[in-house]
Amino acid sequence: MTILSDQVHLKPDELDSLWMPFTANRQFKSAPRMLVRAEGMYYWDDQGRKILDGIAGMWCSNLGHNHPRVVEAIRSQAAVLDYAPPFQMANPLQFELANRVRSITPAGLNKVFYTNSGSESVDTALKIAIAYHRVRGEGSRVRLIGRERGYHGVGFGGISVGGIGPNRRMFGTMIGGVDHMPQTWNLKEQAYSHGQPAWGAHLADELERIVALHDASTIAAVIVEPVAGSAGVLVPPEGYLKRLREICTRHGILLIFDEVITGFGRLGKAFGAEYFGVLPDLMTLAKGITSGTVPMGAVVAQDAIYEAFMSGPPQAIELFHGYTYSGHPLACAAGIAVQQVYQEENLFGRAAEMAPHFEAAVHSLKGARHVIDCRNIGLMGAIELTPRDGAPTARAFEAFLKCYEKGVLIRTTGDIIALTPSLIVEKAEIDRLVTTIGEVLKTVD
Ligand code: PXG
Repeated sequence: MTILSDQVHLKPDELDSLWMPFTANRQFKSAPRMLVRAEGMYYWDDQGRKILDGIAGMWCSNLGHNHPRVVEAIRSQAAVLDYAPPFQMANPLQFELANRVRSITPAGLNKVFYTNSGSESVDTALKIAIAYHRVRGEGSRVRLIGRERGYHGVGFGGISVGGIGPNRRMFGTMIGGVDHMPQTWNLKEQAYSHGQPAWGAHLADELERIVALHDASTIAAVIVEPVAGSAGVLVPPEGYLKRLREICTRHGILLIFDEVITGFGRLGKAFGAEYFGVLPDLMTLAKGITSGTVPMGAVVAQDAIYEAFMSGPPQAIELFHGYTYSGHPLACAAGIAVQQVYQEENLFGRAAEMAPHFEAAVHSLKGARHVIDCRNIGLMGAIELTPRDGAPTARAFEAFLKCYEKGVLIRTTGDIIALTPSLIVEKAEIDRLVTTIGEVLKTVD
């Protein structure tokens, strides 16, 4: 078996040794879906089937797959510098990529700290927030506030501030001192919203209630996704994020935007912060930073946060945190090429231009069988189904399997279908995604 072959056929006992993440292992191993090649908007599986990728890999391949510029950048970098230690040493690509990222982040967000994933970015941002207050003499600010239905990866920090029940319930007490704001989606008030729902800004005021309960002097940071992705594209109500910002500012609490999904053009702007016109203190990034090609994440901090750490003796390490692979040369090379292509091909602008067509397509499923809501923003869309009686998630999962049979890759979370195509998607491909979902829903009980 060659790992480069299109015709990889594994026997059942060869599937045994892998424990797959967030996967129904037994179901998968009984009928594997094996992707072996990709290009642009398409995957190919080991049966030779060509599959339209409706979810940019997993919200990450913003450039589409196997962009030749990025392939070449990774290939040539591998032959020049395979690895360099990131502690007390550096490689020049780290600075070049940081400068490129900084050039598209909102005002003041200028300091880039590298990680290898969204989960690590979240844990890094939470640690920076707590440490920031401490170095400024406010060591009592240790509490962290997340939100119900928030997804912030799977580290202990991320699941603690995260608000997705199944991701938390098996894992003990997690970290202490965490509270959650209510989630913002409400079927009765917001169903079939186009873009931001008009109802719900007042839900931000729940943060005031939490501050009153614990006292601001104990709270380090609030973390939210500008648009909740994993929970099924929960678009923030108009004015909601601005209100969160105001409350955080009033109480000296840092606001962290988890932009792992919303970063790098997903909403038709570089970041959600820019799209919504709300400036966070820290941003967590991953996925689109390298368009998913080489694992990488980052935290971007306001200058003032970085400066607060630069106060001890100059030879002292300021932040006792980092990863063996922080700013890995291959990831940086990929990231630089990806950022160049985003810019040269104006892909964020292209996403913005494509968003109205995507919106109309997603909402064309209103009235389709089982559908109780369609919602969208930028190139993020969700179609929510009524759960099957006594078997939540089964209906959407069956739709996922049937779409795959028809050569279309979607993602489901609970009974919600998520669509989040690469920024290079064509109108005809968007149409095919929703047409296929509509046809499949007719055949799913
Ligand atoms: N924050 C956010 C907002 C995310 O969406 C992470 C952190 C964690 O990133 P890593 O790289 O550690 O996985 C994510 C990841 C889904 C899905 O089904 C979404 C993610 C991951 C897996 C599945 O919607 N987002």
